[in-house]
This record gives sequence, structure tokens and C-alpha cells, in this order.
Amino acid sequence: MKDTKVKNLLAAEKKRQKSVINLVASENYVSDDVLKALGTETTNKYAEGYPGARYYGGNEVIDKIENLAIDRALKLFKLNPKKWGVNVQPHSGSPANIAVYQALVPQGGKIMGMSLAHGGHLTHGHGVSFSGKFWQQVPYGVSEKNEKIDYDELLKIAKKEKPDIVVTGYSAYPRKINFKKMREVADAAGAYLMVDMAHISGLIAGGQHPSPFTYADIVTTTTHKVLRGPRGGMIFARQDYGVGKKAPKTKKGKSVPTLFDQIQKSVFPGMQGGPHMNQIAALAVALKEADSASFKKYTEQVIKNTKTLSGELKKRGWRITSGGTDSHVFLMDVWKEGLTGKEASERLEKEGIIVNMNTIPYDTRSPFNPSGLRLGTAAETTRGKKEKDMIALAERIDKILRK
Ligand code: DSN
Repeated sequence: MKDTKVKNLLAAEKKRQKSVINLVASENYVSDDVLKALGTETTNKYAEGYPGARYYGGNEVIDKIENLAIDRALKLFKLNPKKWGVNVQPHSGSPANIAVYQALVPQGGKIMGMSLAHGGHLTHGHGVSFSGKFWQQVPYGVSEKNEKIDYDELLKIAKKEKPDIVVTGYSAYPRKINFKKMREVADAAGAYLMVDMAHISGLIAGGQHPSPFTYADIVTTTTHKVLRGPRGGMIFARQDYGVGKKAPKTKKGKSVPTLFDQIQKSVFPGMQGGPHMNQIAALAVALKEADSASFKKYTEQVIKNTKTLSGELKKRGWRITSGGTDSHVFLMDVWKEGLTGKEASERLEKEGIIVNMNTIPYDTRSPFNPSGLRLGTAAETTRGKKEKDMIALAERIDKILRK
């Protein structure tokens, strides 16, 4: 690379990544093949539209790449292409969620989503994001008693508030989600059920979390968390009108767009321009990697590592919210031991351990300096870490935080 400034910065970031312990729950390390695909000539190409229907010439190879990513995505999640379609063009998770709301929720309509403070995502209706500005959030949280979702409480909220869409799938909720119950919640309001599986799509692919597809109308995901692909997003949508919904009646002869058709239009031309074809090529590589026995084993190890790390910290006196985890992530209440989340994460970073500060349910502190830390093991498991490493890591974290 001729540009030495950028070259040096890239080398410095590579060195940083190699030298730290990375417990950021939403990060991972991609394979060399995924990295190679990202740095290819596909980044030069404009491909507005979809395979076979582009607004630019010269897309014969690009079409094959996008179709490969589509086929592999459907295969990975065991979906019948007659029943489900997938759009692999969203630039990331937030644009994927915008595209869904734009397609399915009337302006000013209601999005029932978990509050950020309880583990939801900004794009699930929070007031500082587009999702809470153009639509109204109907917030829900976890129970104060056990910090888990109380599905009966959600049913009551849905019946009362009648949201247009119910969103499940979270950024900081360590427990398994009961998608059947979430379907009942959506049905109680006649709403669509959207599953944002960004954090858990890799676990679902690896068989470590129940699949949402039986119950969901729409499923969105990022591609770079446990799934271990390049940064990007996908939207899976039914090739019909939603679970249990009949084709709406129209003036004769008019065909009605299915959910998938509506999503396609919403992504392009509704919101995005040209897809990032280098991302999509790299995604195709990652989806094949995830469709393997070794990826399944990787996700099993992720769960073992998270359970071990959280369990060992618990043994050393740290409160883990909801009492533990079933997934790749858990939350640690550091305020209970007199430390703020910011102080704790800064102390760990000084010692080469990267985490992120996070609110805990019913936090009495602000998101800028909350009571908790969010820890995940997806990245360190990729680097080959096992239970014994997690025990040593818990001991180190405990020592650093109690100094
Ligand atoms: N997906 C979020 C995270 O969990 O880190 C960022 O938007």
C-alpha cells in the first residue's frame, strides 16, 4: 500500500486486535477468506436492483454472487425458497430494520419493542432513533422479579396498545426467547411479528437457540456477530402475507405484494442505492462456513464459554443479571460492588480486556455511566479459547475490578 499513513493505521489496528482479549458481545473475527472477499474488485461495481433486474450493465458475475449468497442464506436456516425470500443487500442491521418498518408499519404507527435500558436495540422504537421519531414505541421490559421476559405481561400490553408490529430479539438479553409466546403476543394485537436475530443468528445456525422461522413474519439480522461474517444485514420475509393471514382482497386482477415483495421494494428503491457487492461476496463465503459441523461445534463452545465465564464470576461474588445466561452474552452488575460500568470497563481496557459498559434492567444510573458491563465470548471462542481459559479470565477480571 502506497499510502503509508493508512497502512500504518491498519497495521496498528491489526496489532491492537491481536493483543487484546475481546469480550465485546457483538464482535467477532472473520476468516481470511471472508477478509479476502471484502478486499476485491466487486467494490467497484454498481448493481442497483436485484439479480436479473439491474439498472446498470455488466452485472452478470455480480448476479451470480448475489444469488449464491441468497441460496446459502436460505439453506443455512433450512428455509424453503417457495415460502421464504431473503434480501442480502441491507448495509447493516439498522437499515434492515428501517426497511421493515417502512414496508409494514404506517407512518405514526406503533412498534412494540423492548426498551433499550432492558436490553432492546435503539432501532426497536427508541426516541433518539428514526424508529421512535417516525413511529411510536410501545415499550416493554423484563420482569423486576427475575430479569426475564414475562410473556403474560407482554400479552396485556399488546392487547391494550394494539401495536402494528411486535419486535423480539435483543442486544443485551442473555436468555432464550420463546418465539411461540411472542407469536401469541403479536396475534393478540393482530400485529406482524418481527424477529431481530442479529445477536443470535449464529447460535440459531449452529443449533444452540430455537429457530424463529415457524412463528415470525419477518426476520432481520446483522451478519457479523456470532454468525462471523462481514459487517452487513439480511432480511428474511415470508412469500405470503404473514402467519395465518390470507391474501388481502383487491380490485379484480390486481396482484397483492407479499411480505417479501414489500421488503424488496422497501430496500431498493425505497431506501438504499447500490448494494455493497464486496460485502455480499464475503457474506456468501461466511454463510458457507457457517453451514458446517465445525461452525456448529464453535457455537457449542461459545455457550460453554459464556456459561463458564459468568459462572466463575458469580462464584467470585459478582451479580449476573437474571442469574446467568443461555447464550453468547451476559450482563454483570458492577454497581452492586461499588463500581460504575464506565470505571469498570476503563479499568479492564487498561489491562487489555475489552468489554462494553451497559445498563442493567431497572438501572438507577444513566446509559452514559451505567451500572453494568456486557460480556460475550464469540470473538475469544473463535480464537480457540476453552473453559479453562474462561476460569483464568474470570480470575483476572475479578482481580482487576477489586484492586
Ligand atoms: N447491535 C449492537 C450491539 O449489540 O453492539 C450495536 O448496534
